[in-house]
Amino acid sequence: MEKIPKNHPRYTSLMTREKISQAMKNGIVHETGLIAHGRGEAFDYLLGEKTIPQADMAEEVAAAALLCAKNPVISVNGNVVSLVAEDCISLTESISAKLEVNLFHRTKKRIEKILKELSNYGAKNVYGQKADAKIPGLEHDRALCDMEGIFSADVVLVPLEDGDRCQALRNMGKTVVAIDLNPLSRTARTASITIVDNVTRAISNIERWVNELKNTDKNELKNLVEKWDNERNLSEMISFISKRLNSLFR
Ligand code: PTJ
Repeated sequence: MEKIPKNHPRYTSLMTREKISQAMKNGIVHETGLIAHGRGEAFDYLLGEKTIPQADMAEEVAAAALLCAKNPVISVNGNVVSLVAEDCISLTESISAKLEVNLFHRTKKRIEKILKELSNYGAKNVYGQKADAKIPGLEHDRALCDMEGIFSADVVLVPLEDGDRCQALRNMGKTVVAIDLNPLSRTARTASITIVDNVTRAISNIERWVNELKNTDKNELKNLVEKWDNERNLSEMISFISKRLNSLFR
């Protein structure tokens, strides 16, 4: 690891880059994952690198959807495991969800490395290796999933998704919770609940909401999810960014 002084004004961001770059060298992150991370960083910069109230609202509704789910699954890829493996494992434990590895750039070697990494962090029974089912309508390897995992899930949490799998999962009738810092992406626009926040903050924020809502009446939680207007939240996100940019240079 490169030595980054703790008092560097961009310490957190540089350490996150270090983490992801190291994970690429270890074969967990795909090289294009670094480009995806850069795009995410740019949008996070526009948001002020913090969870804005609209994102926190989406995180609350995501927690409600996960608490109401019969078979919730958290789908992880290289970037997510390199940045927030522990947070994802902790969230699966607090909502009794399944964890499944699902990769765009799928190779046997990467799947094994990611499973090993998750197991080093204490994950048990991670799905994704069997790949005994296919999401209909997708040509690429993200279609490959486990029958007992993503294929039969009712609610799927997909941090760092690509838009066509998100649409294909919606076509299967699933509730899709996406985490994507880009509010303009196809993923953001096709998910049922889009969280425009950094995955490094979003997973633990969802878990905080899970703990806050776990004793709430199920009908009240269902009502929260049914009332959710994703398009409106996205448009408020975009308006937040544009107001922030205008105010910075007045
Ligand atoms: O590990 P694999 O093989 O599944 O490959 C994963 C990547 C990330 C390469 C693949 O899913 C990909 O190409 O993703 P995209 O289409 O570039 O989309 C990534 C989206 O995630 C972009 O819209 C980014 O803004 C967003 N993003 C990147 N980093 C973060 C993020 N969103 C939240 N938190 C982040 N840290």
